[in-house]
Amino acid sequence: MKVHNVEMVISAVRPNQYPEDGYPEFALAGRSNVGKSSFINKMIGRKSLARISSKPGKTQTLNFYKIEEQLFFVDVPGYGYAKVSKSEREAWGKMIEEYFTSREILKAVVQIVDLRHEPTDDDCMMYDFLKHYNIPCIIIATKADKVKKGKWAQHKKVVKETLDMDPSDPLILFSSETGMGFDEAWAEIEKRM
Ligand SMILES: Nc1nc2c(ncn2[C@@H]2O[C@H](COP(=O)(O)OP(=O)(O)OP(=O)(O)O)[C@@H](O)[C@H]2O)c(=O)[nH]1
Ligand SMILES: [Mg+2]
Repeated sequence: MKVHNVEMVISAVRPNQYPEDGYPEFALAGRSNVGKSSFINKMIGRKSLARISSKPGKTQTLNFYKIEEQLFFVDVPGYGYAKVSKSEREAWGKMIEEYFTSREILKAVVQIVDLRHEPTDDDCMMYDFLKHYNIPCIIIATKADKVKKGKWAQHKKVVKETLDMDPSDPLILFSSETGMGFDEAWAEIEKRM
């Protein structure tokens, strides 16, 4: 999809703040600092609409981006950031669980992992959570530009095996730097719209 129109509609923390447009929604999930906001920016062709930071914990709320009056990308705060308090972590868990498990127009969760490293325990927990609730998922292994081409297949295998991925779930190598995986990611999203 070629994106011309993007609007940041709302930063929500509660269900009564979610937009009511009824367009299909695609939410991001992933470790803090893994590249979720960068993924959105790349997909919509904007350098910095979704806020990016080298410091983890940048995204704190559910940020709804309306794309071409056709769909929403929902940027979600990352998990696994050590410097958050127990109460903040609980609030995060409640917000995510509420949204992921009750939102009917959520068509898929785009789970982002780092191609360079073996998925973390938190990554595995998130994936298991999505499978448990039968939430369709698209796995994106990003930062592929940081891995030598000759190692891509090996790293992909580690992601697949560590998450113990359902063979029917797509796993796409991606880079927000080079645009690798862009077409494939859009194809998976458009298929589910
Ligand atoms: N080399 C490279 N760097 C990337 C890529 N994607 C993201 N980054 C960098 O990783 C850092 C974190 O990116 P964000 O997009 O802010 O990460 P996030 O997952 O949204 O982080 P939180 O909002 O804190 O959960 C930034 O410094 C990005 O420039 C990529 O594909 N390749
Ligand atoms: Mg972010």
